[in-house]
Amino acid sequence: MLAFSDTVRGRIVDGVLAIEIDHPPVNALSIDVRAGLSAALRRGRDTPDVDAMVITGAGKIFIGGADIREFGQPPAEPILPAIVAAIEASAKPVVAAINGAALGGGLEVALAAHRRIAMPSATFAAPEVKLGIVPGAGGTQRLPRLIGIPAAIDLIANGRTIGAEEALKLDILDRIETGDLLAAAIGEARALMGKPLRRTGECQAPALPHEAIDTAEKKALARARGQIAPREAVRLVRLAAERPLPEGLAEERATFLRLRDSEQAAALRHVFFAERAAAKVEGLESVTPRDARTIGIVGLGLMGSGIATAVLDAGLTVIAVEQNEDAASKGRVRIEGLLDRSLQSGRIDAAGRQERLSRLSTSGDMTALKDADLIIEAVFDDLDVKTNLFQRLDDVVRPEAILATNTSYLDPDRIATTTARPERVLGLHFFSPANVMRLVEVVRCARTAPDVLAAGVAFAKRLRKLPIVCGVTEGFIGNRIFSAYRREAEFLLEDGALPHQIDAAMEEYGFAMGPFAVFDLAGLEIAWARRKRQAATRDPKERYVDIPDRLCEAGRFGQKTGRGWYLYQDGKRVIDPEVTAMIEAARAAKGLAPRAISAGEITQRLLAAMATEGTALLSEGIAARPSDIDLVMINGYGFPAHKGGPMFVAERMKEQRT
Ligand code: T1G
Repeated sequence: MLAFSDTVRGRIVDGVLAIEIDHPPVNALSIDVRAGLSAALRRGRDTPDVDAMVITGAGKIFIGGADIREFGQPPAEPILPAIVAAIEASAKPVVAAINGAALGGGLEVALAAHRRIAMPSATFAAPEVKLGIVPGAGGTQRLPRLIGIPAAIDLIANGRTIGAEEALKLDILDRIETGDLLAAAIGEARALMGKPLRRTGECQAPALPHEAIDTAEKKALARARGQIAPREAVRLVRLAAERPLPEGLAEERATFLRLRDSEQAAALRHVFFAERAAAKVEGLESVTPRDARTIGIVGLGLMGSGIATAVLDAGLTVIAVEQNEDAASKGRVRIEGLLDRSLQSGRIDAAGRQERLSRLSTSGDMTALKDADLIIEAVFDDLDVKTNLFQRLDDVVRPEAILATNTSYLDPDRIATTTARPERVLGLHFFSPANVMRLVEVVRCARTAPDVLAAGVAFAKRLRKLPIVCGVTEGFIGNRIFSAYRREAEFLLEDGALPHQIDAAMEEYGFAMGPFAVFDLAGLEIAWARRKRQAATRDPKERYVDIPDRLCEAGRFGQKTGRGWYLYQDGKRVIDPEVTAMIEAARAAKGLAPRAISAGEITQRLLAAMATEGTALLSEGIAARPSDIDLVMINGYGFPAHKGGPMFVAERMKEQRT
């Protein structure tokens, strides 16, 4: 055994130096790994007992990319581009034996090899744009030389992950090996000896076909909105067809270094580490989650059918219950409709649809839930309805089964305390459409047992969603902050801004939709009902904007009624002079003189309102850490990920001021 560094070792088999990277958890390309790889390549080059080389990873990952923890520091020698160049230039054949994920710099190492073989479970991605950067070790120049410009734009500018089959079709891979990967790679390396080697950097990337290139570019940029990295990625990939390799590489490196130090990259790195931090829940470190494989769902409206579809997508069994057989079969039709949409978009095939439906049973009889491990209620958001349901569930389900409520605003503790076993109750707050949205707020009630909470977290992860654990408060993390955002947006109306000006400012900032467009989409009546409920206890000294009440009184409930903060004509949103007049009248009634409000003031005030509410949630112990709040707003409310979330923004502004 040869040790090239603490994390890279090798052995010589049949004249082939098999180099193995062993740097758990993800074989990231840290300084030590780079030093080891560099030493190994030198050893392979300089000694006559080696005729060829193989590079592979220990464990389940080939190479997880650059070490993200080193990003805050200046690049240290040896740098990855030099290692990649040495692999490609090697006179002795180098084969990549891809035993798992080849991501970012890992993909770049593989691209430089003279042949690539992989296990069927291997995955490939250039995820750099998700970190606000572009590939920094030749990815934008070598990938298009191997697979063409349109496919390279698709992968690099979207950061899309693909499996081994697709990689083989695209020609990223030369072969999939189902047997002993390392033995096969050593055989391949020997077979290449003495033959002319195919060096990816020497291949030509034709600037064709124009139409496909333009389409790939348009598609990637449409998703990118305010993000810089995807735009730069497209520019660099196009360059691969226009410039010689060294020029392309130099331009790529300069862009990589510039973006690495950008504000967007800092924000996206924060999001990356925030997601890993959120997975660590205090008090659950050594708790085994209760089993949850058969999932009961009560209520098959929009939310329930969306949750059912997400559960079926995750390979679990669903027992769905409605008030009667007729409602149950309507619910089944709704789920079938959602699966049909997946079928049409190519996400699943006909067999996949059929297989999912084979795991679904629907019933109008609650006793069908006796076999469920976890029951999620998604019925009408009313306290009496929900408590009544939970009491009935108590008599039907197994004693260890978990009961989850998908309430948005009600107090789950009040629901829990009416049951026989409050320790098995928790909140699972999904976002609509539940089969698409990634966020799930996992609500820890006063008496939720640790293995029940852990089961909620594990279940959301199984659904490939992002669980954020939070405490009980009206609206949990997301809707509490959203309420503060709504309140400030309404203050802005009274102060002098109009809905479309506020929306434009927030869309310019990076939100997919401004607040008023969102209110119209969601419907104005739920917030109206809440305001009416709160009217009796509202402090008369508290600033209260009654414009939304006037809108609702006029029957303007948003998009579904064709009128809300905007007018909807043929599906298009237009400014309504009637609303402007209502706003002006409301200001006049309070004797408020409107002033011109800049886009900068609008974003600044709305962001500050979110951060202030977030700080309150932290001090009340509802949210565990600021980064959890950022994740909720990014994944549930359209906050632009490349800004890092409201708490991150507030922290950066504080740093800049001091
Ligand atoms: N660097 C440092 N730490 C990393 C890491 C990385 N690249 N990837 C993961 N970790 C840590 C993570 O913080 C966590 O730590 C643990 O590993 C397990 O991660 C030059 C510039 C590989 C698919 O973007 O997608 O290459 O919290 O919980 O679900 O062009 O991690 O336990 O302390 O996510 O099994 C490109 C990002 C870099 C890969 C594994 N690479 N990672 O998923 O485990 S840019 C990426 C992932 C680059 C070049 C450029 C996933 C994974 P802790 P995990 P997982």
